Amino acid sequence: MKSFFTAFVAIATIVALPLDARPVAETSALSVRAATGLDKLFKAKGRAFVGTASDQGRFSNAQNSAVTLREFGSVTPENSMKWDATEPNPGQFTLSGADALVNYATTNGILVRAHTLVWHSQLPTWVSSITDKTVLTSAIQNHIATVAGRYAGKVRSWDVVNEMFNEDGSVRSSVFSNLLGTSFVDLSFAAARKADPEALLYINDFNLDSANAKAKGLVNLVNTVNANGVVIDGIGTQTHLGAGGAGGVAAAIKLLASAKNVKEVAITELDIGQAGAADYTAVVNACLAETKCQSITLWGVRDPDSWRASETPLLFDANFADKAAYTAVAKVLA
Ligand code: 9MR
Repeated sequence: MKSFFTAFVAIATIVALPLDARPVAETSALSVRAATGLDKLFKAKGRAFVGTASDQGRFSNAQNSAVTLREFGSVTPENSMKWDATEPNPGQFTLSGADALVNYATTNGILVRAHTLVWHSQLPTWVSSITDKTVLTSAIQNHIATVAGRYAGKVRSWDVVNEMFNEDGSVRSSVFSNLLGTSFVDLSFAAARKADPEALLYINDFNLDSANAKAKGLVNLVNTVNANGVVIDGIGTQTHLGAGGAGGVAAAIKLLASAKNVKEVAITELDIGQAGAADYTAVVNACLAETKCQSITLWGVRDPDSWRASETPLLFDANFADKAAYTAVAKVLA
């Protein structure tokens, strides 16, 4: 209703204007939006999907769900698949939130970009306090077998390892790296491949927003892990940007896409402080410029539901109405 109304108002305004004053590009973006949605526009360019972060508390809101299904072709669980949510105690799996997300996607015919299996944060203390290599190895393998195994065949991709790098490109200290070195990466990807052979397996991180030391460290690790074949299918760049921070994204995406045997890169958690139209345009163009950049996931639908709500970083306002950033993205994709 809202989108029809917006398009109607735009058309009515245009009809009333003299020909040379008609905002042609603006109009076509709005008309395209009314007819299709961002995901379909991106797919028409041969890419995989545009998605959003979600979870039961979001998609059970009718307005959120309407925008999600109109604009997006994938959902990523914002919190429900993290270790603290899925296995709060050893061997005790609590998967109702994750099940709800996957059922929502399946029922509505959209994809799941699953997030995340091995991460130092939102990690229950029973894992972070493990001191024995063998115990930790089993904990990782059992966690991945159970969680990724449950949704096998239902998710397009998994963030297997999340945020394992420091800003200087070195490996972050965590229970995983402290006990197992980088071998935790190999064993986590092996466990994920076994649990869900069809899913594309990703390594994901933040602040990979230029060809910086962190991005180079990540590429070096992928080159090593993938030296003899495809272990890591994809590299995710979260892309949580500040206003004016999009300048290095194209170079970063090119660098990530150059990693050995990597099939895809993805923008996985996009939000931009103040949601400037120029910033969003630059990010989408950076993805379009690299064929391996197959998906763009926004980290939420409307501003008040964002983890950075005070920065109003998303494409839709509190009333789920399009912002200028939305029109900018639609224009680039149209
Ligand atoms: O958006 C998520 C927020 O609701 C959680 O409170 C937070 C807890 O760490 O995690 C947020 O999502 C993060 C994502 O899982 C990994 N990259 C950074 C995201 C923003 O913090």
